[in-house]
Amino acid sequence: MESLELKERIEGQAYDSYGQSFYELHEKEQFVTVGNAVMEYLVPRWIESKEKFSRHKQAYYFSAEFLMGRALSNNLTNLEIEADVKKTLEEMGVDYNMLEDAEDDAGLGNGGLGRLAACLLDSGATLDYPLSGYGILYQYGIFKQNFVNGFQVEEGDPWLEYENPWLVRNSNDTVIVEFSEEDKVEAVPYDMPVVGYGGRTINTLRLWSAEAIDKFDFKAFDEGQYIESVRAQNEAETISRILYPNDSTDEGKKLRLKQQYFFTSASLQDLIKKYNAAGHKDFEDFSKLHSIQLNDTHPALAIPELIRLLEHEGVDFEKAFDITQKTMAYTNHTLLAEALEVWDKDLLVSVLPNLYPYIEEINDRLIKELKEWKVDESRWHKFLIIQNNSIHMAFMSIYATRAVNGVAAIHTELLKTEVIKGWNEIFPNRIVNKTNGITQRRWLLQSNPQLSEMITEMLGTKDWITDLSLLNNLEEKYAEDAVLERFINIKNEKKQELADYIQFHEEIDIDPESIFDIQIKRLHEYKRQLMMAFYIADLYNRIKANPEKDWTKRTFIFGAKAAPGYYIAKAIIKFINELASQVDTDPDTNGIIKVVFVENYGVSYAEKLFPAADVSEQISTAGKEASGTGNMKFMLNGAVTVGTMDGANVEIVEEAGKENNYIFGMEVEEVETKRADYDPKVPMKETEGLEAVVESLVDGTYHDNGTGMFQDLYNGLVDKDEYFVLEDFASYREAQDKIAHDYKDKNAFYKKGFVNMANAGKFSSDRTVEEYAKDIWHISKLK
Ligand code: 26Q
Repeated sequence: MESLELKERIEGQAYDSYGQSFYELHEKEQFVTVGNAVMEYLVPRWIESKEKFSRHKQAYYFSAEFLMGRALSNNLTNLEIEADVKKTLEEMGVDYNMLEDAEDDAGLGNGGLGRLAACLLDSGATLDYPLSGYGILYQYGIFKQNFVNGFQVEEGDPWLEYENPWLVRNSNDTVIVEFSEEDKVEAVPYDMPVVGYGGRTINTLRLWSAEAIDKFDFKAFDEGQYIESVRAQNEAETISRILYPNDSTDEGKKLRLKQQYFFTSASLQDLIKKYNAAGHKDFEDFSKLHSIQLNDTHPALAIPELIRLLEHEGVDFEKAFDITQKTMAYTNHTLLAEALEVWDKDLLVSVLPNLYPYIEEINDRLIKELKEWKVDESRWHKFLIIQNNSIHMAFMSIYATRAVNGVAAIHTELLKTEVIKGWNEIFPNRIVNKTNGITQRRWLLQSNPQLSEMITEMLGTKDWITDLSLLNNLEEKYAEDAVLERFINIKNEKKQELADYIQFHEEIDIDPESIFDIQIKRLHEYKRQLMMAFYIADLYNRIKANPEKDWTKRTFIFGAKAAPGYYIAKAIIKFINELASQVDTDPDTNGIIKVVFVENYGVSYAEKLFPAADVSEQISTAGKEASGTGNMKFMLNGAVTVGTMDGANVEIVEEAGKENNYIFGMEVEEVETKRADYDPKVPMKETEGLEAVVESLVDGTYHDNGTGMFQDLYNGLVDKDEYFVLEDFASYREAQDKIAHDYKDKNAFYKKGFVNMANAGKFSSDRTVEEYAKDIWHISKLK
């Protein structure tokens, strides 16, 4: 955009929106104004994009979560107008960074699954694929985390309280979602543009908001009616009010079920309406024009709902089942048994009386086939959708879709050989792998412009922005002294930037000379934040015992939200905060090690943390982490991984070499063997330093303010240690000690980081989307 034109646009927008001069607005208003100007610029292109795809097969990503983060910088970067806009704003005397910070994160997700959805959308648009998202416009995103006396305290995230320039309400496309005869709501779509890099393709994320029917023309004639109308409106709006902050255990709550039906029904009605409007006479072509990807089982009600809607259009059950199966595919994201969604049958019948019969019919069809396949009845419990008065969403999703995929090679393998082995025997080609990826536009180009610039110079092209495999050409470059030196300088600069950011947000000083060792992800026992904490506690004891030794300076950084009802996860947060204050207040150790638990970790914080990391913590119990995607963001930014052979770590070291990372711990088979005969007290007593650390939970070293939390943590470990924290501790300790040792030779250490960056090409979500497009969605690019 010409800078003059842009300045006029912005000034004009300020008057249109606020009737005021741009220069008199406060930051939030200035952000909205610039956002509106960007929207004005992109809307014509958005419409063009919609038109170019309208007669082609399209893919639809159905997801209860889209963890989009901020959009301003992303849209400017992808439209390639960032430099112009920054320059214009500078000429106008506006601080771009202030403006950028004024945008609230779109936190419509919990963690990996929601962020994956966002990365895939970015790649879809960048690669000119017709890929749209369908989800829920939650009024409250993932909660804001505060620490009070070291305890996590949750606060609501009313991210829409202020105007949002990226959302366009499309009342014309409103549909009605009927839970039952007496319980119906309006689903009103709000569309968010998904700008592909280069600005050729702008796709759509359509988010549904729940509203009462008749809210405007309802005339109340008396107090009773008036109160009732307000109550009804409130109840309708409750459906899209809040994101459930759980990312594993399924609670089976009625409202959650309503959310799932709400957005899947609305999305399918939307597709069918458009299909009919395009003049199709029957539904023969429906699956030739639509591919629907179910992001885990959260949108699995789309299966019976599509069958139901097709029957309403005059299609018989068998045909409707066939169309549905050809249209849908399902992604599994977990190996944890407790995370597989199961709904209570009576609850489902009471909330969705009209849908339930279709689930029953699907189940009956399955029973017929089980008989045909001669599956012995004693094994039916591995398949039946309806059993013991509950509905198994994963089984329905495997049975009634065309493809099922895991999200990393090891994960898919474990699905095929353990978790859903029986299904794999019946449908040997249905379960496939699609290793996750991340978008290099957000996770390198935007968040690490310094390293981006260096990569562009080394390659002599910026083509890596849309073809990350080009990084492979850099592998040998570290041999040039100037290259490694510049790489280290950039890392130092990013560490300094993070130190400033942490000083501002946490009021804690950290030393950029120290190793930045970072674990950022949701808080879970299987992710083993506690094991890292134990290492630190042990290291603290060792330094105390030997303060004069030549210790490597280290900063350990944590960022993690615990589900509000996950008691042990909250205990772990409290413990790490206690540890941090102990290390901090001890003059013997505070120049050597430092522990920081950053508050309210989310997408925007992540953008500061990944580029500054030296060490990436990926230390889950083998067989528990489906993939992980943070591991890829660290790698791309040149950190080494300390990790187990779990999830995508396996592929990361396959690409970058075990010798350039720090792999430790039991592998999947060893974990399974160990489980048969495990007494956690054995490693506790045998591992140097470990017993003292475990005992410190209860011997008065650390205080849990009388809650008993640390005693509960302790009991869980010594009685069971479900996730083998104590068993793996010795080898983790060894790996960590090796890192401290290796860091003394900076060049050797950072060479490893550089080689990791140079081998990160595989982990672009562009590669992931290409695989989905080719193997599952069968869609083509349109420039
Ligand atoms: C289910 C029922 C009721 C309420 C909430 C939920 C729920 C919500 C979110 C269950 C699970 C999630 C999120 C799961 C998740 O983020 N899984 C992660 O997905 C990533 C992307 O594939 C993987 O990289 C991670 O390994 C996996 O843990």
